[in-house]
Amino acid sequence: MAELLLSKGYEVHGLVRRSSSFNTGRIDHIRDKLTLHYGDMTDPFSLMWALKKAQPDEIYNFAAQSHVQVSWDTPYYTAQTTGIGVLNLLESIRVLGLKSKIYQASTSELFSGKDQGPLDEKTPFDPASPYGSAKLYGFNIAKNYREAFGMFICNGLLFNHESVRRGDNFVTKKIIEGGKKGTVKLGNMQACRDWGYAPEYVEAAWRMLQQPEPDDFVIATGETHSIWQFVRWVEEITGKKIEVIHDPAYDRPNEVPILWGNPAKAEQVLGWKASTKGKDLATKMYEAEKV
Ligand code: G4F
Repeated sequence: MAELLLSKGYEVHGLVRRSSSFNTGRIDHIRDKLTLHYGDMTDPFSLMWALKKAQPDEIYNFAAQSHVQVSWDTPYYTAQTTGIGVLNLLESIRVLGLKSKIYQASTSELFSGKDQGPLDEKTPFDPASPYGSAKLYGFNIAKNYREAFGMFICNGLLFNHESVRRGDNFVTKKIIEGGKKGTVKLGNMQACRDWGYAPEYVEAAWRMLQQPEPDDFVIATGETHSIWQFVRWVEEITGKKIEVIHDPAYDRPNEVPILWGNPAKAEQVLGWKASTKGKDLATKMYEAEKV
């Protein structure tokens, strides 16, 4: 997101959580072009100070405890960061009287996966994890503030979006690594996901804030594939078999069996369409890993 905004000539500010080990590896290459503020979604004062200093025209809130399985181990923390964090941000903006446009990173994890899909903006929400429940609060409070206070807030219902920067404990990244090592330990292989390419998805987020009116959008490729299929693609790319070991440690207490999005509204209103999907996505991730 920061790269996209810089390429469009924006002055970009970011929030950094304090950690005793450095945690800015993914932005080190653009570090000198950014203004960073220490802060935390659970600390409204820090948000207010950062907002007061930055006086932003647009705010993109991707901050969250974003790992679905980890949300079962840290449900309270997930609720505070991923859910109440949105309230902290919106209320801080209101207290300061800012007129910023706001993008709220919502998610396909609002859906239960009981309805096979394709899922769109009108599909009922029924989250299946503490992460999904926290994100549902974020979605609702954003809509409440939009409707009550006339704030320009868009919820982007993004389906899974991957790139070389995907965290090491998410399934696509694990399988790419498995392709290099020849072996990988995984949980549920039957689950299906609608995987797109993250750089294209941040473009969709930006386009939402350029619309005359705020609205909510599903962002997806319109295709769904199983975890097995992703393994097969990586095998085809490397030309080598991957030994897949089922490790129950990666099975979730509750699973969203399938996510399959319908991005028709985004195509119609935003003029946005995913172009990287399926094996092309796996190839991009694998090739980028080799650099
Ligand atoms: O890669 P995942 O961990 O992504 P998940 O749970 O779909 O969530 C991601 O996408 C959401 C949008 O839909 C975001 F909101 C969220 O923040 C995150 O970015 O798991 C994908 C699937 C699941 O069904 C999981 O059970 O892969 C299955 N899986 C099988 N083995 C595994 C593994 N997932 C992980 N992380 N690790 C495994 O070993």
